[in-house]
Amino acid sequence: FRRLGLRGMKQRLLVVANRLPVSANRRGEDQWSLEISAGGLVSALLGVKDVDAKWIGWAGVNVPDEVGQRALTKALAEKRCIPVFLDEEIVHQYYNGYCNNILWPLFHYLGLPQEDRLATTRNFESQFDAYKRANQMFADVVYQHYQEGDVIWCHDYHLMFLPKCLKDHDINMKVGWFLHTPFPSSEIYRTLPSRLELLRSVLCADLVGFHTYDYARHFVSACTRILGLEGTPEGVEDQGRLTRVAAFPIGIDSDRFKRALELPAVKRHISELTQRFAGRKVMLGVDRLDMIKGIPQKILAFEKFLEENPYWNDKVVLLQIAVPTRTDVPEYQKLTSQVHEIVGRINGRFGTLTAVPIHHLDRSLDFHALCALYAVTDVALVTSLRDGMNLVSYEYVACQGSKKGVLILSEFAGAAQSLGAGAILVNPWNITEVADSIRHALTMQPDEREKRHRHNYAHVTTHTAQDWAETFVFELNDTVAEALLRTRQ
Ligand code: ADQ
Repeated sequence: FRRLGLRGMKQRLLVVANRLPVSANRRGEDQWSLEISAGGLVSALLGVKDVDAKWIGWAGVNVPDEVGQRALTKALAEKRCIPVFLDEEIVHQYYNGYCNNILWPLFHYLGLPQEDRLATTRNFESQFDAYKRANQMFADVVYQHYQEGDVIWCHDYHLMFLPKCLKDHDINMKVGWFLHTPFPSSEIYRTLPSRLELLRSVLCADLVGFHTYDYARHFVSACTRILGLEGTPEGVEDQGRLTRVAAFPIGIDSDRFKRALELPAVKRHISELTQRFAGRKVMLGVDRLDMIKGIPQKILAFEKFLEENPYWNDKVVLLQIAVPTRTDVPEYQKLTSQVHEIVGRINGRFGTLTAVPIHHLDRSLDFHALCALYAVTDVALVTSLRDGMNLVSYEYVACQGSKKGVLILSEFAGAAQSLGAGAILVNPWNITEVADSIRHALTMQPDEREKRHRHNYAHVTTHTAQDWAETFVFELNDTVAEALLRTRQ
């Protein structure tokens, strides 16, 4: 069986995720320009040997006309991508509504929406309905492209209903589902009105994966407590059928970062930044501007540090890069103004005519600029309130080969379980503790920095994105093969 799978002939793989890894811009009635966004998942799959992978997902644009849809489908095919077309209404209800307003905050322990409870409860049914319809639309595209023996890898909280749709269509499909966010404690999860349907659907998959063992354990507890099923060391059993549940911690393509640091453009960036901040220690935050990333808490902790350590006032700078996301959602707009307000106040309070303590950028950086920043900074501050894994912490470590900077890392990020021995772990809600950790990081002796960095670097460079993807696909094949053997015995 193993030889028939990944390690033998080329395994066909259909990766199904809410978004395709491309941004599409319409240039004419039947003209599209496409740009591949090289995220972690893309690099992970590009690096997997002997796999013939195709992506299925939404291109992030509304294409109401057939001419546009046909042209986009054709252009995407060259990038091995297959689009799912979602109209504005369904995007509003499924993506903005159920995914981002209900599941995302709940899975990060922020609870279900509090304000305007009645409206939320009324909308809930229609949003969940749209969620199921959207998942069925993804499934319909999978059916069109599926060939016997294909592995179907479903990604994230957007597609929890997909395993059921797929298995209802063909019970022999090999289906895996992986969650990129935390899976919360079953006591949190059980507040979700559609808790039963979603759990039952996920259990239709053959293999269910999480970043950490804790998330996997929370999922199994939810199945035992809410559905009354039996949890085993292998996963969850329902009437003799086993769904395997396991931890598959994601990694990054560390070589891509190491190679980038050798490029002349990146070296130029590095020397500009080094000159620009000469004589000051530089601390770095890189996050999507999201409630879960704990940006206001981080900035307040930095303020406390400056308040308590006047010696450092003009000797340290915090560069906070925050990419705006979900900009049409009022809560995210509120967060942006809140962060601006705090940064302005602190810069007014501690700045001088020539320098300010916080540089805050509301935008994305290109890959080369990001690598240069990672390489020149002395300390990285990752203070997520909850985070499935957090790749920024890995990327920072990968770029610190020579400088050996210090990573301050939230204990509520999945990465704390892999980088815990090398990073300074903090509770991001405890501003005093974070402020103390900043002082510790800035004054850390070289031998301690070296030791901590060595630990982190060894982890990040050996547990790569490619290994993650390869292991998941391999285990999925293996799980299905074993189940087949069991039924034949
Ligand atoms: P995210 O919440 O997006 O991912 P993270 O894991 O940190 O969080 O990945 C962010 C990615 O975006 C990184 O590759 C980073 O380089 C990039 N990025 C962030 N800010 C940027 C900026 N200003 N400019 C350019 N690039 C920027 C979700 C989960 C995480 C989980 C990942 C992968 O929320 O917990 O680790 O998926 O499973």
